[in-house]
Amino acid sequence: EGEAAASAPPPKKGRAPAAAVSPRRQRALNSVPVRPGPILYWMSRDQRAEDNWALLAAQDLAQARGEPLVVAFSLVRGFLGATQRQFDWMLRGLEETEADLRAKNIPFVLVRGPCERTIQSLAARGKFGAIVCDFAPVRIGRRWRDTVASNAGVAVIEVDARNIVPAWLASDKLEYAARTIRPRIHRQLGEFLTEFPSLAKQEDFFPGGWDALQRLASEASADAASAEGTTVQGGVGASAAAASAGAGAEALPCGAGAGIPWPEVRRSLDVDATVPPVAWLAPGPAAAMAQVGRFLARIRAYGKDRNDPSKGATSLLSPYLHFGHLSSQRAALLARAQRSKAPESVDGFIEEMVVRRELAENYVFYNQDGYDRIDGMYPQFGNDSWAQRSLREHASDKRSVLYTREELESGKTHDPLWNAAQAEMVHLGHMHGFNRMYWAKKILEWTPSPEEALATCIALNDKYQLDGRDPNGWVGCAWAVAGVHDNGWKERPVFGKIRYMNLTSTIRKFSIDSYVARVAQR
Ligand code: FO1
Repeated sequence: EGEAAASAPPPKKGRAPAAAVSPRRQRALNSVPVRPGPILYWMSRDQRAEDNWALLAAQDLAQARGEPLVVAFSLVRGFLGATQRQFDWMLRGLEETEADLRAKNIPFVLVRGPCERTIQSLAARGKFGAIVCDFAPVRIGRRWRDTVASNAGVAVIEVDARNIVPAWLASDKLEYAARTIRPRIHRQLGEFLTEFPSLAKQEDFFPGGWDALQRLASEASADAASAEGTTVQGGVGASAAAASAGAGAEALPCGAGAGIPWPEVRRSLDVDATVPPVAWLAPGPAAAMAQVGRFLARIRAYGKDRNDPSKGATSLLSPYLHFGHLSSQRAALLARAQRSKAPESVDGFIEEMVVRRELAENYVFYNQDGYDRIDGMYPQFGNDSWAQRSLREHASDKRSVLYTREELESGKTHDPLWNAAQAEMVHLGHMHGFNRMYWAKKILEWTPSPEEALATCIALNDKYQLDGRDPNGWVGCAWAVAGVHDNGWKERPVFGKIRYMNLTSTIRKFSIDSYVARVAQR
């Protein structure tokens, strides 16, 4: 891993580099030098134009070398089981991001197919000088980036635009708990929790303009489809280039000067439509900033009420953070500015949004093999931790009640709080943070084995939540079911030393009826 900018040869045309992005936030994923040619920002996780360190780094590089910048997003069919609910939300956000980029004269192209193929093909066909990508610790994200870095023959630079403290600097190893990563993060906030420069309006446009880009996007999608032996999903205005690229690749709604035909892209998706889009929370960077504003206006209540689902004191920012419609750094900067008004609440919010989320990133990044398997969750203890031993010892304990995945999914248990939490998730794509813990603990209690409990938690979470498929969600499940980042508690049946939660203590904290009513209102 190196400081990427250092390997770059001198610029083609002399223009003062803005160098807005710390080289410590960037790392080279291969040793290929940056060559003359346009710069490609491969947008994947951080789907916004402003407050995006990866995009800013790509713009820095382009400006320093006097080259144009292009942004590309690769739409991956059936990404990790995502349903219509999540794709719809994501595509509406991308539509806004395309317009934001266009206002800065920065072209956005949509390619379709597995990222490792589309991006590689786009980079080669467009003779790009470097690819800048954002950071993602999830296994498939690592595989995409590593494959592109190994095979594309072009410099690939990764920029952590998600975490305030870049994941590889927050810690160089798997951390044990919030208490071990917290001081490391706080120590580095002075360096990294800084104001963002705004994205500059671009002067140089990609050679050949929109038409050339449209052709490239079609060709790259067709290359990916032919490598897979499939036909690209699509159906808008057959492109000669795509047809000539072969393998039955058809018509690709990839966008050109007139923009991407988003409604057609949404219609052309081949996804699980049994989980419909939600209407109560609007996607996109503008809606994210509006939500930050609404939350900060009532931040005083956060410290006291955040664990009470009947109060609605939480931020509701998690879906925006998941799709990168919002930078946690922007939210932290705005919250910090209000600290004198409500110090406890602001500190509690920074703890949840920065320390806990960045701990989850650390967990997934440094435990690639085991983050979603109980027998792989504690590599630092040779996968023979107190939690794994305790769950094993209690594997054959009698469960007071057993539910199948289908019974759980349809919210038909004897527990009204659990059923309401499940309904909130199924219908709204959201679950209050406190109930997420209770919900997952009960799945451990009511299924035949911890392995099945974890699989059920992850499957339901990823299917219904707007913020599914995120390290934060997987680590939440691992915490509840297998004690990850927690301590051992008093031993009891089924749970062993894993922390237990029960309805009586929960009921005392808030009223189920008013929570159920809140869910029904939305
Ligand atoms: N990222 C992509 O680059 N392409 C996709 O098609 C895509 C779909 C998607 C659907 C649901 C979801 O929750 C996330 C999705 N993402 C997609 C973003 C994803 O979080 C990151 O790209 C990965 O973490 C890996 O980079």
